[in-house]
Amino acid sequence: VNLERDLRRAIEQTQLSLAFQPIYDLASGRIDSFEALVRWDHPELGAVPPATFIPIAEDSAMISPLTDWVLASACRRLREFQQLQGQGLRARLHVNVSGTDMCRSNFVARVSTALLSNQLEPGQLTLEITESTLMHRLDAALQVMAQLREIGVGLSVDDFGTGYSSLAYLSTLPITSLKIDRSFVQRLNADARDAKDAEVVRAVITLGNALGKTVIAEGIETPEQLAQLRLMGCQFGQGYLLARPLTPEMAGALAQAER
Ligand code: G
Ligand code: G
Ligand code: NA
Ligand code: MN
Repeated sequence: VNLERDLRRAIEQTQLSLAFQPIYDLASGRIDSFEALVRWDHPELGAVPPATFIPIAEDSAMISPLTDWVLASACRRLREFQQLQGQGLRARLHVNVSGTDMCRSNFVARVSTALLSNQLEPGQLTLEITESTLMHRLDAALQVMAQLREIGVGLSVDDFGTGYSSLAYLSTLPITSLKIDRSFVQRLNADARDAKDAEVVRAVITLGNALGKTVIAEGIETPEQLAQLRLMGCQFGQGYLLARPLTPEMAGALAQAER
C-alpha cells in the first residue's frame, strides 16, 4: 500500500469526509463553534486515522491540496449550519492546519478564497496550529499569523502544554485562544483534586485569561473534569462527555437546535 499515492486519489474521489466536534461555552452550555476533523475511508484499509496520513501529506506535496479540501468543505458546511440557525446567528468554525502548509506564501490567499466563496466572515474561522509545528518554524509562522489576524481570522494553539512554546511566547504570539492538551485534562480526576497536575491546569487558565486569550479545554471525558475546569474559570470546553465528533448532518441538527 502506498498511502501518498492513495491520498492523491482520495482527495479526487471523495474518500475523505469531515466530522464536526462542538466546542461549548461552559457557562451557558451553548455551542461556541465546531472543530472540523478530517476522516479518510480507504477502499482497502478502511478508516485511516489523520495521525497516520497527515504526517505523510506534510512530507509530500499532498498537504496543500488536503488543507484546501478541508477548508473548502468545512466552510461550505459552516454556511449550511448558519442557514439552519437562521437570522442573526453567526456559527463559527475551527480548522486544523499544518504549520508547514501555513508557511507557504499563498496560504492567506487560500484561506480568504475559502471564506469568500462561502460568504463567510473571517471572524467566523479559527485556525488551530499545534504548538510543536508552530515552534518548528517560528519566524515564518509569525509573519503568516500576523497577516491572518489582520484580516480577522482567529488563531488557536492546539495541544497547548505538550510542545516547546513555553509561557514566554504566550504573551507575544498573535493568538486569540489556546487549547489545553487533553493529557492535562485527563489528569483532573477526583483523587487528584489538590494534586500538582490540577495546579498546572489552573495556572494555564489563569495566565491565558490574564493575557486576554480564550482558553479551551479539550478531551473532557468525566463530569469531575468538567466541574473542576468550571471552578478554575475555564470558559470553553470540548470532549466526549459533551459531544463526540459528529457527522455534518448531526452537527447541523445541533446547530439548528441552538437558534
Ligand atoms: O480526529 P482525530 O483525533 O483522529 O485527529 C488526530 C489528529 O489529526 C489531531 O491532532 C488533529 O488535530 C489532526 N487533524 C484532524 N483533522 C485535521 C485536518 O483537517 N488537518 C490537519 N492538519 N490535522 C488534522
Ligand atoms: O490534536 P487535536 O486536538 O486536534 O485532536 C482532536 C482529536 O481528539 C480528534 O480526533 C477527536 O476525535 C479526539 N477527541 C475529541 N474529544 C476527545 C476526548 O474527550 N477524549 C479523547 N481521548 N479524544 C478526544
Ligand atoms: Na485540533
Ligand atoms: Mn488538540
